[in-house]
Amino acid sequence: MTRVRAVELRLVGLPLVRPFRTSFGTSTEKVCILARIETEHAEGWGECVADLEPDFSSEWNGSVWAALEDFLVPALLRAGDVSAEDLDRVFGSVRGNRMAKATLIDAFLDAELRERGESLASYLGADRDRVACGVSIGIAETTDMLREQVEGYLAEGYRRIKLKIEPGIDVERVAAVRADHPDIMLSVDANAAYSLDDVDVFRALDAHRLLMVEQPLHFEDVVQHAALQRQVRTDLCLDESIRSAADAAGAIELGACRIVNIKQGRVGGVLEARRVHDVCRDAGVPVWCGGMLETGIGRATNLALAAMPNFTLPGDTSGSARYFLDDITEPFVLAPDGTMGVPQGPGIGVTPREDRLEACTSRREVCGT
Ligand code: NPG
Repeated sequence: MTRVRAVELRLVGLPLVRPFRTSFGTSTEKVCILARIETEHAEGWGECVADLEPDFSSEWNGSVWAALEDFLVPALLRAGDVSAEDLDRVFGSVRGNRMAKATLIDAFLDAELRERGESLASYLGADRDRVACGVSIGIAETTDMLREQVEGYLAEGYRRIKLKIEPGIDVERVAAVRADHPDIMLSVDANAAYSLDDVDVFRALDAHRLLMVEQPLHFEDVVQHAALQRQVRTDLCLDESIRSAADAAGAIELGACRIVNIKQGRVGGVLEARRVHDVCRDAGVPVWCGGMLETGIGRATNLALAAMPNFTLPGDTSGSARYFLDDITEPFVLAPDGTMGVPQGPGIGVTPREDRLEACTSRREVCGT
């Protein structure tokens, strides 16, 4: 148990090495909120997965900053001696706002673990010190440009290729990549861009032996996903629709997916992510670690999670160079065999480099003493 003395919030921005286009928009810059929590004996870091606009989820940097400043940080500063497991209760009067809560829960847990010298991976029960990595490729301008990117990432060692798709830019692209690489682990992610009227697209994708089709339908739906899963052979995976362990249990029960993407920030932090992992494990549903273009802070957190036993599929845990010329932490490097080391130091095992942090910060606020 420890008391939070102060919380420092920063808005940081880093240019992406190449624009990232999905069915909901194009990003050229990673802009996110970082929290640094100071407790009695340690400090800890958390990265928020929200983005510039409420496009992937209803939360965005503006709403997260407000939720933190107006409600969550004051609640934490008032809470007295607490442990990370108490924070759901501390934040209990605030509904939703999971990405905002995750930022503080992860930062507090990081501080708690640093204080006792335990790594996040060990705390979560990780059973590996390296994890297999995949890469997510944005919608390319042309099929040939996509094929070239796939070639490049495979040469770097990535173990699974995920293609972003949208209506009209789907089957032909998948067919081209599959023809080039008959045996790779290949998946697609629609980010909720289709409807049940598009079932023929998914039937056509069945021919290409995809590892999964991720979030084809509405971002809050499970019932229609269950209907789609009954009509296609390929495993469906849910991302946006899963906001909690309860959501995962319901989706599995309904037959809406056979695989779950766990993004700790989307579900309210690593503690809820562990509960999602456990629900899926108990139901025999494999999970993998999603990514949201995180800087080294969020990446370290994701790698620890991805080392848990039921994370049996390669995650969107790519090397820092896939996103940034110069990360804010020491860069994470993909080994030629397509794996990455899980940080073993106390907490998340990394901290921002002071000069990079200052250079990337556009807004800063300290709450508490
Ligand atoms: O490698 O971090 C990564 C990107 C993986 O495709 C990826 N993320 O829909 O899963 C997604 C997508 C995303 C990125 C969503 C940023 C929202 C923001």
